[in-house]
Order: sequence, then structure tokens, then C-alpha cells
Amino acid sequence: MTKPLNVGMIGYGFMGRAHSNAYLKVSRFFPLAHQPVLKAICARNKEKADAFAQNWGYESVETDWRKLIERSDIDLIDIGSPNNTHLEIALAAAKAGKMILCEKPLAMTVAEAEQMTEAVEKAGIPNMVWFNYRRVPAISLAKSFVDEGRIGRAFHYRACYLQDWTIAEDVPQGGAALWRLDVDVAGSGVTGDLLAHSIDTAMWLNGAIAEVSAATETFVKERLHQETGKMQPVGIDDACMFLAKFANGSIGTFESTRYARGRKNFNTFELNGADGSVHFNLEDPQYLDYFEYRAPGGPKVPGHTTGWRRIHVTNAEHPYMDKWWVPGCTVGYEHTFINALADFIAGIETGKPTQPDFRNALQTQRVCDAVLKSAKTRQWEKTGVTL
Ligand code: SOE
Repeated sequence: MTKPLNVGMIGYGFMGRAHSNAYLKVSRFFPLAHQPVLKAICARNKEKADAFAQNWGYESVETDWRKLIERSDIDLIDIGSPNNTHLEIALAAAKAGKMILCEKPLAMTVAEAEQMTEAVEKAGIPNMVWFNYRRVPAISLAKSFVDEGRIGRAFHYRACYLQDWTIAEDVPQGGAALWRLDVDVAGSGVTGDLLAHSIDTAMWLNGAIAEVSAATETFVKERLHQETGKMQPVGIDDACMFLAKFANGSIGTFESTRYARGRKNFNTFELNGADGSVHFNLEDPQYLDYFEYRAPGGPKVPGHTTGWRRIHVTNAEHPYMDKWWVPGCTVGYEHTFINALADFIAGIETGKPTQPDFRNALQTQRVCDAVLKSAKTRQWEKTGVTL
């Protein structure tokens, strides 16, 4: 007999769909004691919320998130609404003792993220931030390689997150779907939206980023605002590059833009260590490239046999893959959310909370804020990250 986990979902955009799909599928593939129940979807537009509820099977609709949080039949609040709503909703949900799953980035600023972290910790409620890429099986495999000592002493970390969907000057800012271009709603541009993913992955694999030196650019200075109907200055960073010093002594480069013609969701990283390297590209997500120089505790691999190994991450021995199909059958973007949710629920059941929780995502926020600060001061900035 499974126990119900009653979900109240806020927001019906791209992430509302990705998360709803995870709630529907998770207990069909993962042996969990809890089964999510789609109790309510909440959004201001009743007509659209009704249509969403019907499509995904939500039992009810709310148009005011405060009402949703007050409901005694809701166990878990999922914040899938734009970034400028996260703080208020999370504080109220924590006060009401609800579990919280929050879309990334956790907040608009470190100050907000600190308040949110304090609130969930004081309330003692399970919480997680949807940094879904940790749950790409190939990225989880890279983490196992680091933990097994296959990389050895780390020297370099190199990350890129490139897209191309805002190049046209007539793409408006603001409103549904395009709030990511409105600084008052998003908080920042590619730094919070894309680099937050890269930073989360980097610190998971390679530890704390201690200092950064950054440059940002806004290529299109004014865009029509969909809500005011006026041309307004663009306040977000269209592109951001930064250098990083990690606490473990390695150094890194990070680059992100929405102006890389031809790049759609080009999220890549490479980690080079004394004993091995790993490379990953989200546009080719089934593979982890691995160069083995020395196996942990073993001798050097004979020189004439060394070379990059392309691991097709679909074997039952690979992270999460025993829950999916047979070897060689791939999984995709939506599975990363299902895997993340499975970890979250398993965390509730075992009492070993999964990561990244709010406190961990607060560290990513610290790096984002330091990056944006450094772009302004043109100085190296310390992040204050504590992992
Ligand atoms: C932006 O285009 C975006 O949708 C991000 O908001 C997501 O977090 C990323 O995974 C895909 O790109």
C-alpha cells in the first residue's frame, strides 16, 4: 500500500509541465512508499489553469497561492512560478509546514535565498531545488568517478551553457514565457537562468568556488515590454563569462549566452585531473567521455592503450538506469526530473535528505551574486561559499 503525497503545484509553464510529468511517473518506475497525487494546480489565469488541470489530471484549481498553502489536504508545495515569486511563496509554505520543491534559481539574490533557507530549516520541512541536470545519468556517473578517485587532483574545470533564442531584436521582454528577459521578474539573465545550472554541477563535482572574476554583456539594449506595451531598457545580462578559483586549488572558466547561433541547450563541462578527465555535453546526453590515466590505487594505464572512452550511459550498473529500460535504450530530459523526484521522496523515507536542498542552492546563489558583482566592480570577488 502506498501513502499519498498530495501536491500543490504553482505555475503551469515549461517547468509546471516538467514537474507534473515527474509526479505522474515517479512511482511507476521507482519503488517508493509514497505516491504523488496531483491535488491542485494554482495560477492566476483560471481558464488556462483549468485547461492545465484537465490535461495533467489535477483534481482542483486555485487562482491564489495563499489559498493553496492554507489547504490542509496539501502536503507539498511546488514553486514553478517565476523567480520573483519564490521568496514570498516559500516563506508562507514553510510557515504552514508544507514540504517545498522550488524551481531554480532558488531566489533573486543571496539575501532572499538566506531568508528562504532559514525558513525551511526553522520549520524542519523537507526541501529541494530542481537542479535537474545532476540527475542526467551521465552527470551522476561523472560524480561517481570523482568520488571513486578516478580524477585525482583536479586542475581545470571548463563549463559552457549556450543558447540562441534571444538574438532577434524583436523578441519582447516580460509576460508569460518571456519573463526570463525581464530583470524585475528574473533577477538576472543567463547568470541565474543558465550559469546557475553550470555552477550547481561544478560545485557538486569539484567543490566550492571561492573567488570569481566576471564580465557580462547586454547586446540588445531595449526591448518591447509585453505588459506595458512600451520599449524598455533591458536589465538582464545576455551573456556572462567568468573565471573561477575553486577551494581545492583548481581553476575554472564558465561561459554562457543566449546569442550563440545554432546552440540550443549546449550545456557542457570538462574536468581535468592528474589521474583522469571527464567531458559531458547535454546535446549528446547519453554519453560520458572519460580519459583514464590511472585507475584508483592502480598503476598507470599503459601508454599505447590510453585514449578517450565514450561511455554509453545506459547499463543497469549506471546511475538510475536499472529503473528504466534495457541497456542501449536511452532516457531524456524529462527523466532527469523524475530521477530527482525519486531521490527527494527516498530522502523523506530514509531520513537522509537529498541534495541540492535550499542550503546547498544558497551556495550557488552566492556564486551568482559574486559573478554579477564582479562584472560591475571589475575585480575578483570572494563568493563566501561554504559547502
Ligand atoms: C532557458 O531557456 C531554460 O529553459 C532554463 O530556464 C532551464 O533551466 C534550462 O534547463 C533550459 O533552458
